Amino acid sequence: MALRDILILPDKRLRQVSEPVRKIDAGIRKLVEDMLETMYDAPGIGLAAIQVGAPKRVVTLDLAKKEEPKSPLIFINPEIVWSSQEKATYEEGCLSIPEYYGDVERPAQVKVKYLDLEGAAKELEANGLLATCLQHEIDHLNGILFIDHLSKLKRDRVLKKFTKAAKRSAE
Ligand code: K1U
Ligand code: ZN
Repeated sequence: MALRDILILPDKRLRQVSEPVRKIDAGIRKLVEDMLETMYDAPGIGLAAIQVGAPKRVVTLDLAKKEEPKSPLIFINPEIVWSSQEKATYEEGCLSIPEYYGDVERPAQVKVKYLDLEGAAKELEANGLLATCLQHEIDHLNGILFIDHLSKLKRDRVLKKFTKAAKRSAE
């Protein structure tokens, strides 16, 4: 296993649309292992492959609390096949936008179809934080960041702050 660097706003790769996984081979299994290690190390409760620079439709999640055993979830080619009319608001964070949080309203329940690491087709109905995280990570696969769900004023402020920081660290 290896830690991979997490891309930080305004890295343009975060805006890429990720490619579906055609074959779950050794490269994909290694990517998943590295994503889990990187997610736990950050620490985070989710990670999309593009956040470590791999434009593949792969997501890892683990919503277990600190004192609970690890409970990793792996989603290959996840797709939302149903969303509720009911909405829920959560304060979201993103490992690619460190130390910035914002309230995002999304469908409260979703049904997601995906492949597991063995290539078996699965469906999961989610609510609460799991539904929010799945939507946040599937957004990443489509080049969408949670700040895109905020007002233009808030988004522009964050973008400006992170662009300045990136310029300073390149000097
Ligand atoms: O996609 C990411 O950048 C991961 C992100 C997932 C997420 C969090 C909250 C709402 C929606 C999606 C994070 O994991 S941010 C870090 C975080 O929330 C957290 C870290 C440690 C313990 C508990 C939460
Ligand atoms: Zn994120």
